[in-house]
Amino acid sequence: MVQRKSSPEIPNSGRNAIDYGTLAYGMPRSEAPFPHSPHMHSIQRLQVIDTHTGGEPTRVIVAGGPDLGIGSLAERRERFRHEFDHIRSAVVNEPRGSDVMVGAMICPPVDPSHVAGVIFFNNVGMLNMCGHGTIGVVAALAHLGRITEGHSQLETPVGTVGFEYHGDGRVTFENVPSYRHAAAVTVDVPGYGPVTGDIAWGGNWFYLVSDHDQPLRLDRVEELTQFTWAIRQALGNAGLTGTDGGEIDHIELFGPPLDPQHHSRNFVLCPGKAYDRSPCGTGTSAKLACLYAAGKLQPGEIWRQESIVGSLFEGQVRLDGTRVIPRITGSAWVTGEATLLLDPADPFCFGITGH
Ligand code: PYC
Repeated sequence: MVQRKSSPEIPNSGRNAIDYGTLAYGMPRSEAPFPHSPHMHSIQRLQVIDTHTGGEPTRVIVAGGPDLGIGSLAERRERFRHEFDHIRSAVVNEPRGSDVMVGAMICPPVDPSHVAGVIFFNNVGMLNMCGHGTIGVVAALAHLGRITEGHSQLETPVGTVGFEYHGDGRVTFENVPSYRHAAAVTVDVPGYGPVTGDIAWGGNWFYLVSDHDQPLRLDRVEELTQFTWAIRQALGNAGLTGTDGGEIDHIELFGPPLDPQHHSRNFVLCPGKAYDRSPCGTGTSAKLACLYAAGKLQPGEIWRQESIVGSLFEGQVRLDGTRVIPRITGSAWVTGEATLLLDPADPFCFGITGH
């Protein structure tokens, strides 16, 4: 039997106070009444904070989310995947969200030296880690008054992510160890021909392509999406994976930056076919690991990664023995505080899916 543990309360304080009453993360599914609804008994309410990081949204569930019990974050993520996929879809998919939306469920950490645990998800399933989402979660925790400036850490399904909150939404996070798994892997992409790229782990699995003839411009997202989607399918058909068969579900193209002060511009295709508006925290981590492995980036050297919409992450690596630890800096803004109402009588209560 799954053991349940009571959830610590998130203090509401100062100018950022929100009257959430018994606000708690991971609190048991609430069936709170909604005064004007004829379906009072069955409406579920989830309290969320919306943020964006370099244009990429993160919806952070701070109360009313599914009760995932205790266990490691990886175990709780599996419980979320198998028992509460309808809640994932309700939170991020239309009509409440969109394909672009990434969700983050705040949970009590296993190790109390962490400020919180977090499970990331998107329009099609669970994510291992999310860099822009980490920056968004930190901004949301600061907004709630749960953290102040300084160092803290989050627990994720793939390990501890340390962060520094600089104030005003600016965050530096230290990602999980990242590495290049395979260099210069060529795959034949139907309609395009052979494409060569590196396979790397940055908290998710990436295929990184610099050698291509696609201009990386915002008015070309349709073409870029088609190209990267074709690459992803070709990798799958060729049986190419990360370590232990990890699916390569993020494809990243690199090109010259628009701003000469930056080092590179990217286009990142996410697992659910949306493109990342931010430079992608896990994708930038994978890039840094590849640059380091190729001898093109030294520890402490700054890499400025521009996204397809022109937003920026600054990255560098440090070494922990032989492990490469990416450090990424970016900013997030809080865009909303809301209570989502999940009324099972609504035919699209759990999102529009299947397209
Ligand atoms: O920033 O790591 C990231 C990310 C992954 C998917 C979307 N954003």
